[in-house]
Amino acid sequence: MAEIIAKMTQHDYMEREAKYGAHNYHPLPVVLEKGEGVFLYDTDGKRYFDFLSAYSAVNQGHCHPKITKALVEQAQKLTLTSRAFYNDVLGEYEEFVTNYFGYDKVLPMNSGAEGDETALKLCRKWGYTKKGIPENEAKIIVCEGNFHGRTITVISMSNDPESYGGFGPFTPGFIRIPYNDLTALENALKDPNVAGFLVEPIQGEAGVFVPDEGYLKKAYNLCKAKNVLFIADEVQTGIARTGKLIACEHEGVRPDVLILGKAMSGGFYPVSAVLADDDIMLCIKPGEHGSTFGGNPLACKIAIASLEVVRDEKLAENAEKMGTIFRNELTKINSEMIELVRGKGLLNAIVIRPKNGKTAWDVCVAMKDNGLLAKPTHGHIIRFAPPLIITEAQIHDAIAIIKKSIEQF
Ligand code: IF1
Repeated sequence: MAEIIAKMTQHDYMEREAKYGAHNYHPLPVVLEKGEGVFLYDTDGKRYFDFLSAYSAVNQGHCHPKITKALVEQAQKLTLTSRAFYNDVLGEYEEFVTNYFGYDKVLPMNSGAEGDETALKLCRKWGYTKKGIPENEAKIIVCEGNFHGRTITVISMSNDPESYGGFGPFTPGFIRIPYNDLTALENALKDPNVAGFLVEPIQGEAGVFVPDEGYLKKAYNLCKAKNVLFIADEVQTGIARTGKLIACEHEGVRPDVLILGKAMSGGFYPVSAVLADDDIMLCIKPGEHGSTFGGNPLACKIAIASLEVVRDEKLAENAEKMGTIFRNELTKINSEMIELVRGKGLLNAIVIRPKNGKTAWDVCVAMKDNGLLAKPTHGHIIRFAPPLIITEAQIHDAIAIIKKSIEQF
């Protein structure tokens, strides 16, 4: 008698994770098993619009065939040599990506946090060897409300208790100023030991906080006047998400150090990168920094394909166009729960005014039931970030779901 194995319910999947997995997340109660383009499918075959894109790592759409092809081909040849030896792919990637973003050199890493850590080390090294800051005295200016990752030095820059609470002691050498405040930056720059200013062009986790027009350009100029590196964390805002290849482009700012991650690989593989010109990048000498998987052949081929998709499918232009339509349609939803709508390109958010005890989480659960996945950040803000391949028709379908979900409260 063949044993009948009961199909696992979504609850079974969640229970199993709770039993064997660390409880470091509180996911929305949905179990996904397939992704294609802008859609995700749960274990019961229900289809959802993905309006998170894995926090903007799947800009190219789920399981993009061109990236899959690149992954499969390289995976059958050579996946990892370590940097102890050369290989035939790393140089091809380095040439491609430095030309693509317009910098002399790239330092390949894996996670976004490693990208930020690398940029911090590079900035300090430049401060000592090029700016003449006394050893161990380098300071880096950061912004309140920042999110740059989860490692101990990165959370040492954070003022969010959820990020740093209970993880001390912290790495010294950071000056924190209010975001979008040029006077505060000008004052902090009076310290001769400042080596760099690390900033997100739009603060994603803070709830898609878009700074005033001109803030980035003026901040850049203030840094240049004081021989301080302008370091842009474009891990979330980069790779066409805000309607330009990198968000700094909206203001014609070319960061001295550019940090990329997430959609560098279209969601296929952890790929991050730090880009800078020779006078900065060559401050790190052989043996002074690295990682086992950094720049491995598999990652490189995936990243080349992922960036080719962004260019060939004109995803920045589409993000700009679809984002404008999306925000216009959102503002038409007549609900007192929507306090405000903000964003750039396809990185948008609504600030939810709780109603009858219903919060952003309840709206996200309702949207899930209606076929759209998004997640609240900081309790009352819902971020909307679909893959950049989304069409106008799909935008309108998604708006209908958001409208229906909000109006039911
Ligand atoms: C989580 C959100 C959080 C980032 C920026 C570096 C990193 C991130 C601007 C680090 C990562 C992720 C991490 C993930 C949730 C998500 C996130 F803002 F995108 F929504 F947390 F704030 N710089 N952001 O946004 O990159 O090491 O993760 O590859 O930690 O819960 P990573």
